[in-house]
Amino acid sequence: EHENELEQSTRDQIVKDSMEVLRSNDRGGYTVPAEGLYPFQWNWDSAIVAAGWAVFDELRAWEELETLFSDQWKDGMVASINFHKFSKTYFPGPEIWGTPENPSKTSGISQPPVAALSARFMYEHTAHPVEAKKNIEDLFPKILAWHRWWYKARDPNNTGVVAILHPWESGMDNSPAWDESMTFPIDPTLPPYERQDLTHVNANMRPTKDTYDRYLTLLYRFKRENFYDPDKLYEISPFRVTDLCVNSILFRANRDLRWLALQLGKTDAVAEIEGWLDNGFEGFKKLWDEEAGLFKCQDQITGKLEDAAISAAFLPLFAGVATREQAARLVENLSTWLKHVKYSVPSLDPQDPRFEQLRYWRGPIWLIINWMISNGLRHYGYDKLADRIRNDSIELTNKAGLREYFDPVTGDGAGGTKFSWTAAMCLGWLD
Ligand code: 2M8
Repeated sequence: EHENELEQSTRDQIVKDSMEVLRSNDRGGYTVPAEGLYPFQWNWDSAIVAAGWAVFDELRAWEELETLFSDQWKDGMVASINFHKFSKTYFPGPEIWGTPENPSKTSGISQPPVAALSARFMYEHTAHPVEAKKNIEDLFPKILAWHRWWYKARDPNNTGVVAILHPWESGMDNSPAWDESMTFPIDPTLPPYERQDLTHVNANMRPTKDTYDRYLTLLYRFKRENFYDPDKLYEISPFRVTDLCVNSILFRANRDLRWLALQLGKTDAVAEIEGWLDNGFEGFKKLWDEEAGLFKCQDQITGKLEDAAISAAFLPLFAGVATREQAARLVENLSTWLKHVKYSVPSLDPQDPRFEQLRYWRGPIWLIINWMISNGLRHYGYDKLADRIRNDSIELTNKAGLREYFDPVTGDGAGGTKFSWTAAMCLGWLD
């Protein structure tokens, strides 16, 4: 009994700390992922954080999404970063991006489309249905335009799955899934630059210099094309990959957007979204590696499936696009992974020689991915494994605090501290 009491008070403390993190990262209408390290509004961070705000301040939660869409591009894109206020603690900032639309206000690429998920969650859980409906009416066409952008700009051949043109668009920046597709030559005219991330976080927890050179090679290539004319970018980019993270989230977001369309009586939109879902189901079939029993990302230029088995391999469960048979194989694989580490879910198969327990998306655990995988497992009836991931996540935050990511071997925290989306997960999922 005493232990339970202790546990309750620890949990109360985590909830309190999480609310404090969101409040202290609030910059007025938007939340930064972490002070210093990421001083602007990031797209999928913000959408996830909105659901965290919703737990204790609904108005503020809607505001987060409104601000996110306030710099939406005319063609429908919602950028990965919105630079609302000047800061020199991050590289590359607005002066490097130099996007032509909303001059210097956003980056020129996108990120996983989480917004529809949060909008639905907030609408379903609202204490103010009349106001919430107004908010949804305002947001719905904007989210729809963004999803349309993904298909128009990133799936011109109508394959059902969309391409990312930069690893930053996946959100899993230095994942080993991009290694084979990141072998294009580094631009020899790349202007010298100074990384800011290394002033906040140890170099062994961040991408290497070689990786950053390639990130910038892509950025400057797109900048030379003025970031416009998506057809052109799609053609000229030396990096074009079907990413499981963006595509699983887009699929799930389409299901939630369809649900919202039904609430609003938008029958044309329902039909359009159902078309995307049907195509998406077909598109995902090509990403299944039968021999490995896993989904894989795919290089669209060479047509090859990427060999790395990454945590996003389990996200089709979250999307609800995996078959029962595929789900069983995924669970088999995940269970094997977990024999090699203490905590779930590492971002790379720990049996892979490239596994690095501290380096960002090449091994560490990310709570938002844990939430998605556990939610997906539950949906397919794997409650025990879903519970295991949830319990590990609670233990990690108890032990290490609201860190950016966690070491799957030791359970230590890594990367940034007082991290917004980790706090949001503690409020909306782990409380
Ligand atoms: C990380 O990405 C940014 C670039 O967008 C960076 O390292 O500079 C990723 O973890 C990404 O998924 C995340 O949205 C962002 C802010 O938390 O940081």
